Amino acid sequence: MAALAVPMGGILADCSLTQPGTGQAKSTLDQMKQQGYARIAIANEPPYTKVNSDGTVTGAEPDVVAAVLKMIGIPSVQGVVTPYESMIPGLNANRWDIIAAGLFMKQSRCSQIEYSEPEIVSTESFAVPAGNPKKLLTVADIKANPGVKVAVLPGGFEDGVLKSQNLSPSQVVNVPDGRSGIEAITASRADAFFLPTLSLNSLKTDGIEITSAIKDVPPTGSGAGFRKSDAALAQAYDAKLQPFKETPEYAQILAKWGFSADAVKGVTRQQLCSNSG
Ligand code: 6CS
Repeated sequence: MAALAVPMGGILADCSLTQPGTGQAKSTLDQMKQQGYARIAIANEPPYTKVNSDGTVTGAEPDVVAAVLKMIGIPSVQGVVTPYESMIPGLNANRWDIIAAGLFMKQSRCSQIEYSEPEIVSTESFAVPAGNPKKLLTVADIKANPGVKVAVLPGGFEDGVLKSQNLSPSQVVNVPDGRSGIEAITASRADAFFLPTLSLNSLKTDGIEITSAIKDVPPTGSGAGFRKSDAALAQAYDAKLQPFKETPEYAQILAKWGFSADAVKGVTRQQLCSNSG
């Protein structure tokens, strides 16, 4: 699914925000139908989200979201690249209409936005120097070694896991993106980089090893994120998403990006929103 990425802060077409003749605010759904696209927040972290060199937006979550939005009358999406920690504040400030980034569900996020049912379920890993010299396989391994440093994206799901497991801040190295996380390992500024397994596989370079799925991290799952005030839109979206998840097209989108539709079966928003943090 190709769509256009708009640089953060980019100017999107300005459309009237009120119903003609009534002065009432247009619903987000009507606004998106009128302008012909939905503004989606993405991070450009393949395979969850990807901005191609020509500016088109793809990735597992944008492709699923775009397919479902078409079913409710919104023909395309425009991506706005933003850090994970800005996605919910930006949604609630109406800088975009939907979060379609693989923003994993957990209590604090589910209390602020209305998630669809899960679209992706995945795992977490560490990138480490080849040979994993410090034998870092779990968060507990990092916690047990106060001299070990772990790189994370500030405000990301992984950062929240470290905080919920009371890791000392002195062990945390904040990095702005995936490439910087890998560079922190190669420059020996961190002993591990904590990120989803498939994202690390996309970033892997010589001298770097990706661990198997970390066993002491809660299950990570994401869906489309809507404003709480757009609950009707979220319900209309879910009404199309749930049957779509049973189709070969959905399974093909996920498989194209390395995800498994089977991993999502039976997993609910309620379960994932019970993740602490
Ligand atoms: O939900 C999050 O915050 C995490 N999601 C992805 C797809 N990558 C890293 C980020 O921390």
